[in-house]
Amino acid sequence: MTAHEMNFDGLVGPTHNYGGLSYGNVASQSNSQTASNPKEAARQGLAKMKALLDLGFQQGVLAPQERPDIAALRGLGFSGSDAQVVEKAAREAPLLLAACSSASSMWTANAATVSPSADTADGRVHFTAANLNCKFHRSIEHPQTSRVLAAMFADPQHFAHHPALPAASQFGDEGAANHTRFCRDYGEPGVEFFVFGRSAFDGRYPQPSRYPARQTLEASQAVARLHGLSDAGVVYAQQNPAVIDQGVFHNDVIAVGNGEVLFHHQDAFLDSERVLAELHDKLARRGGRLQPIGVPRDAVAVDDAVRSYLFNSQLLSRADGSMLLVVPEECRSNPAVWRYLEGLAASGGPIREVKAFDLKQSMQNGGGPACLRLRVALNDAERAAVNPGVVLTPALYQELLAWVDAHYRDRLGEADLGDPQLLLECRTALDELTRILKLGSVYPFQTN
Ligand code: SUG
Repeated sequence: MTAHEMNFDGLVGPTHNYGGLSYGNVASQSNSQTASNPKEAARQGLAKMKALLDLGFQQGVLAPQERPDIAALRGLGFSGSDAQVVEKAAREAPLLLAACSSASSMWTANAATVSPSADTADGRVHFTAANLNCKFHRSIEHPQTSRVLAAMFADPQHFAHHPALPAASQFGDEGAANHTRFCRDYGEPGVEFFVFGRSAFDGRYPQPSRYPARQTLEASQAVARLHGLSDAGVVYAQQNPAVIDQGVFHNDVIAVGNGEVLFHHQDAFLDSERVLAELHDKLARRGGRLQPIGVPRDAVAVDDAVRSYLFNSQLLSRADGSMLLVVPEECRSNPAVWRYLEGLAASGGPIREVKAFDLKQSMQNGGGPACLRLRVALNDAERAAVNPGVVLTPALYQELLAWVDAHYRDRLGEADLGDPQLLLECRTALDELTRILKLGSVYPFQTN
């Protein structure tokens, strides 16, 4: 059966702001407390989705979460009416309110790890919601993520959903941002590549010394077991701790893969040669031929890769078999990176074209094109079982633009987070969105 990759982009939520919440993520730290523009952020995300739809790619939408998260604030001891909860948190613990107001679910590469049915023991598409437990503001995402994914991929005949792994640092799991799948064709068994930052139980693996390693080997192994992947179809690799210390907080900040191509920085992995050899061998046994494109540090320094987000790109297969690389505008303004990309597209290799998108609002929190999308490879029967309400069409795009324009603010600073009106605006917007996307009642405020 033929299969395609579908990208589900996170719709940026109405509380998008710069909270400085992610230690180890250089952009998040350096833009802390600057004012954000949620309307522009959502429009930039939608523009990318629409452009890829117009180019013939299959595109879906993942709904944002209710923020501020009143239940999380109540769990931390703030009480009274919902408005009083917000006001008390703003007064007594503004940093907690900022964490509970983050629109971070927009980075759907961290929503879950997804294994296509061709790889799994029971022949279903498997989803494991990521616990994101390295950062409090992200650790509160997974219950809502699970509800939304279940409403999008509802048919149990085709889709299996696993709850997030145990909420302990030993099982830190950041979802698809540390997971790549290689294959000859999306519908054939492939090789799933899990990149971890540290081992929680085995002291032989080195650790970064400055910034946290968010993904553990044990979490990656648990996901592979839950999904029923075979040893022949899995490769584990450790991320180079030195690059984590330079701001590479997820593997998708230093590498991206698609089909038979692995586009990566020379310093991305520990023991790179062994990793590439294992990937090559396992993919060869699946009938594929690994095509690594290693970017030498002499051409692009790790620091330039982190600033430009060169590797946080989308590598997309076109109908003619060639690939398109979708990068952030920041790549164009970095001379070394742009020079490299121009050479790459002209080199006669698999990547024939590079397209840059303005995603500055998200980029300032460390979220590029790859962070904003969750990839799901689907065969025709599975594709037909996806909730049609979340599939982007030109009409849905227009409807979502009008929805953003009607409900979003164009400026949000720290003080605005304490305005109880913002919660009402968010709920009104999301209530309407569930009707637009035909999700049913997925938010706690709709069911209480
Ligand atoms: O987890 N930033 C996110 C960015 C996630 C990017 N995702 C991938 N690389 N796949 C993070 O660090 C910053 C929020 C703030 O500071 O307001 C934030 O959560």
